Formats: sequence, C-alpha cells, structure tokens
Amino acid sequence: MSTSKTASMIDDYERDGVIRVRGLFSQAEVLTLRTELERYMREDLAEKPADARTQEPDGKTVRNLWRIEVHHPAILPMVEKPEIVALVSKLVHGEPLLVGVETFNKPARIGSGVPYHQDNAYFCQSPPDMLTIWIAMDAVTMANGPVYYVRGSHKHGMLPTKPSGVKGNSIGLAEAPAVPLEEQLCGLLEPGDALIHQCETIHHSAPNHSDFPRLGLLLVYRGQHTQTDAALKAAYTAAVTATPPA
Ligand SMILES: O=C(O)CCC(=O)C(=O)O
Repeated sequence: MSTSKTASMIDDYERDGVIRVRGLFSQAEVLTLRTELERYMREDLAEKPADARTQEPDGKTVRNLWRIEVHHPAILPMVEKPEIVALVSKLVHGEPLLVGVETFNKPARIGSGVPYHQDNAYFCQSPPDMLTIWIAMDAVTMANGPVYYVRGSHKHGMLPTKPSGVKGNSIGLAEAPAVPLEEQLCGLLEPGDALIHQCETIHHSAPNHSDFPRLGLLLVYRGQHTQTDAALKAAYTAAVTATPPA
C-alpha cells in the first residue's frame, strides 16, 4: 500500500470512523479461509465450550463463531499480515494487539439481523483505540444483509444502551440514530474486501432473506495502551448475564 494511499485512509478513518479497503485478502486466501472455517464448524465446533459460538434462533445454525484465536489458533497465521498490522498501528494510535477473531455468518434465508450498536459497549475500552476489520468471505449485496455504518458517529462518545434480546448482540442502542439509511455507509463488498470501523462507530445490519450466504470474518484489534472502563464493564456484565454468551 503506497504512503499517500495509507495517509488518505487514515484521514478518512479519523473523520468517518469507518473505511472500506478493497482486496485486503486475495481470492485464494479467501478460499483457504472459508474452507477452514467451514471445516472447523463441521468437525471441531461441537467439542468446543459454549462461548465458542452463538446459534440462530432455530437452535442449530451457527450465527457467530467467537474467540477463534483461542479455540482454533491455527487460523492466526492465515490472517496476521504485516501490512494489516502496520495500518492498524496508525488507526489505534499505538502497538496493535489482536484480541478477537470471530464471524458473523448470516447464512442464506436464516441469518438474523444485528441491532444498532457501538462495539465499545462490549469491548469497554478507554481510550476507544480499538477497531474491527470486517472481511468479506462472500460478496455482500443489498440483498444478503450488508452492514450499515453511521459516518462520524464515533466522535460523540458512548450513547445510552438497552438490552436488545438478540443472542450474540445483547446490547443495542437505546434509540436508533436519526440518520436515514440512504445517508449511511452501506458495506457492499467483493470477497476479500474489508471494512474497518472504530469501536464507537454506530452500525447495524438486516437479516439475510436472500438465497446467498454472507459470511464475514472479523479481526478485532486494540492498542496496547487501552484500559477497561469500569462503568462500561458493569453494563456489559449485566447484559451478558441476561443474554449469554454476549
Ligand atoms: O456482520 C454483521 O452483520 C454485523 C457486524 C458487527 O456488528 C460488527 O462488525 O461489529
């Protein structure tokens, strides 16, 4: 990535709290990752502890994989790229630590929606130098439940929350923002493209009613200097207790 391209991505990220990066992973890398995630779900997941996944309301389809870095660390060499770490260090203003590898599977016709939320309600970090890289394993279209982001919303701090009742996304915003959908950034992607959002950027997604899956692989990084905020942590603990595992 050229120095001027990186500089403009950093500017866009600071302004909007979200950027799109085309071709972060090659088609060959996406195929390898997708194949390995499917194998992990088919062959290993049943033996893993409950905090390794959330299921859709049908009680059998996997909605999310959580803590892949703990439960299946063999995937780490496939996602830890020096160019990603170099970019993330600029965005988190410090030494990047990869603290989460997870998925939002959104399987065809079954995948549920994600309520409006800010990730820092889950991460509870101060300063909010933490981000998610959302990597498309499938084409993301208007039909299969793209993620929408409210540009600039990371600049207004944490907003009031309420329990959402959605397993896997238990903490939603108390009120949906007034910004109309057509003014939000719609995360349409080709496989291998990514969106990077700051942990206080408001985002959400609709259910997948289409015949096409929409698997997203997420890498969560924080700066080594961030610390847990006690008030955010207390609210998170209450929500997780009501709707485990997260
Ligand atoms: O993949 C989705 O639909 C939601 C993703 C999300 O909430 C996130 O990236 O934090």
